[in-house]
Amino acid sequence: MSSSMLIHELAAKFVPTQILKTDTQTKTVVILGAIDGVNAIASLEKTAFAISEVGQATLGKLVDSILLINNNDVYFWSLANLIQDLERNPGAKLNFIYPASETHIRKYGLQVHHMVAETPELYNEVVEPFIATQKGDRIQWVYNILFKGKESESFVHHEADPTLGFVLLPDMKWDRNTMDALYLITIVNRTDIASVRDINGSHVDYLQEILAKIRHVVSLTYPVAANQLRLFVHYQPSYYHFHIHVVNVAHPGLGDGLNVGKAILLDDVIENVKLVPDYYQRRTLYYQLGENHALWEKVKEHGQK
Ligand code: M7G
Repeated sequence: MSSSMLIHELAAKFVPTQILKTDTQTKTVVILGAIDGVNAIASLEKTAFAISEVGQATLGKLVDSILLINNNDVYFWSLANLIQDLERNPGAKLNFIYPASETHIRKYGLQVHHMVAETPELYNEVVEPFIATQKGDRIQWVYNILFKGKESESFVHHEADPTLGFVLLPDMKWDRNTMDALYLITIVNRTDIASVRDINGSHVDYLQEILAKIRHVVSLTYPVAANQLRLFVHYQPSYYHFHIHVVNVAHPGLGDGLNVGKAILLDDVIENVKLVPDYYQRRTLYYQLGENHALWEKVKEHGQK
């Protein structure tokens, strides 16, 4: 069955059981449900306005009914129904995770966050052993992209060299239409860097070349200048295979992914290891961690407050 037919089938069979999260700012809802009795997660995100349409169309082409709420002096406020079409101006982005693991369900659920101070000792004793348990099925999607041709029709750039190469492609968060929300992901071919903790002075040239290539290719491919890209890594990332987030600086933010306490500019990483080659092996790293994250209990047991 084609992937397109499959997603229709998933949508038809999805039986909702619980709202995991709603966000009025990002206009998203994440719903836990079941498909054929197996856990699945559906997330819906309302899309942004297509600026070209809004600038040219008369209001009659944008909305098809209006309900006045009230008015006062020169002020009128109302509700309206948007006219949308799937090709040029879709109303929402719909994602599924199926089958959804317990880790997925915990990741997408509402949760309390804490700031963690991760000393090198905490990293060595707790975090590194945890990372070692996260490399199998959890990153199958990464290996599918790198080694099995999955999503290859969408690659923006691909270099095959096993050590220096990488793939640059649209992130699954992006609707591929809204340029202000441009969101790409770069996944490196090498498998020996799990996170920023593994970066050291020997990686400076390697990272600088990747950054230069990303900036060049993205600015040729999309109407976004090289200096309008925010290039960063997450610590802690959800997936422990080195990848770089490539996001339009105009992106208003999505969940906590752009927050201080999670995102680290790759230019800062490079500068730090240029000055101190073992910077990321020696220093305490501060970051936010949700209580649902499997690492939180382990970090707490180690005495973290
Ligand atoms: P992260 O920092 O490990 O996790 O980034 P988080 O941002 O989800 O906390 C992983 C990035 O990869 C995220 O931006 C995801 O949206 C993106 N991503 C995850 N998956 C499973 C896929 C996928 O299958 N395809 C693509 N293109 N992007 C994905």
